[in-house]
Amino acid sequence: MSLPRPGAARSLAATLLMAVMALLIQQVPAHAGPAPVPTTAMTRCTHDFDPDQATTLHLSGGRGTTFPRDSIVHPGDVIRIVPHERDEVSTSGWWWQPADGSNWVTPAGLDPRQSAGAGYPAPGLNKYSLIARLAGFQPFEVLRKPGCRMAGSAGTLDLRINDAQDWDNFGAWNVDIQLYREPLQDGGFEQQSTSAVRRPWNTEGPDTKVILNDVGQANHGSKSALLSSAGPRVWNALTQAIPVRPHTDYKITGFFRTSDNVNTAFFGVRLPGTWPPVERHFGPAPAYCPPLDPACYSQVTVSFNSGDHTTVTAFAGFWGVGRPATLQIDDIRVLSS
Ligand SMILES: [Ca+2]
Ligand SMILES: [Ca+2]
Repeated sequence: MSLPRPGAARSLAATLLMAVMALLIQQVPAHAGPAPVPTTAMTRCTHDFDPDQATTLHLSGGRGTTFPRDSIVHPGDVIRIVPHERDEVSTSGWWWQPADGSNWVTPAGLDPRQSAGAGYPAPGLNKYSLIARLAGFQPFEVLRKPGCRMAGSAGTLDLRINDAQDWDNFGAWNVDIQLYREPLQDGGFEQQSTSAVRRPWNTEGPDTKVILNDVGQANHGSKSALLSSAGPRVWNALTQAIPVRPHTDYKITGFFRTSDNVNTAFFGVRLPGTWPPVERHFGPAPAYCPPLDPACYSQVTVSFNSGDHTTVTAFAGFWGVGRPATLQIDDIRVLSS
């Protein structure tokens, strides 16, 4: 066997080196880190930034489990479900039987596909596939709908094998879960069902606070919050306690309009044990409106860092000015890095 020419050897070495480099690059896990600027839960998920919560669920026999265990998923939260695609479950096994391989399935389920019948957890979906139920969605096959999904209503994620009889299964599937929280709930007031201000919002101060259901009065949607003062120089506000990750950069933003005598409005967050709040003083708002724009709001944004805290309190309110005055609020959002 003849030795390769020196030039050929060099090019072989270079090719090998490049192959090794390519392999190394592929094996570097997707970069996780905080978003460079505070952004939405969906953007954080699609760019693989740090989640609020990450875990690996172990589905013994593919049997059902729920996530999260200690809380719920809220509307606007974004979740990504990533099964370990090579994990296998036996759908009718007994531990003393040598597995013959015919009844082992990955989270993709049967191949070729076979629709599950009545009596299965998700009739119509592939038999023995990993199925998910998440608030606001029909049950779905996880591997057919990968990516980031936003919860439409409150609840938990339920994961299980699409097997009518799962007690006789063995083996296990592992499933990685990443949860990106939408910290503030119902910032647009669209989930408020009556004119009274209800959860998740709280109120401060003695004066009238109502939810208006009027498209022409809202910044977006049909609802907005209206704080009215008859004149007394007292504080009135809406507040909401929101979960945060410690030492993380956030941004709270909202849309406001006031009667033109209000220069006493404040918007921001209170950090426990810290005074004054991280806030912006504003009013009247907006500074200018086109004459024929009835729903003209101005946006106010405040940046903050959560420090050591896991909860902060968002607030928007104003001090009475001695005469009748109003503050109207819509589309509060909290963005996270
Ligand atoms: Ca079974
Ligand atoms: Ca609204």
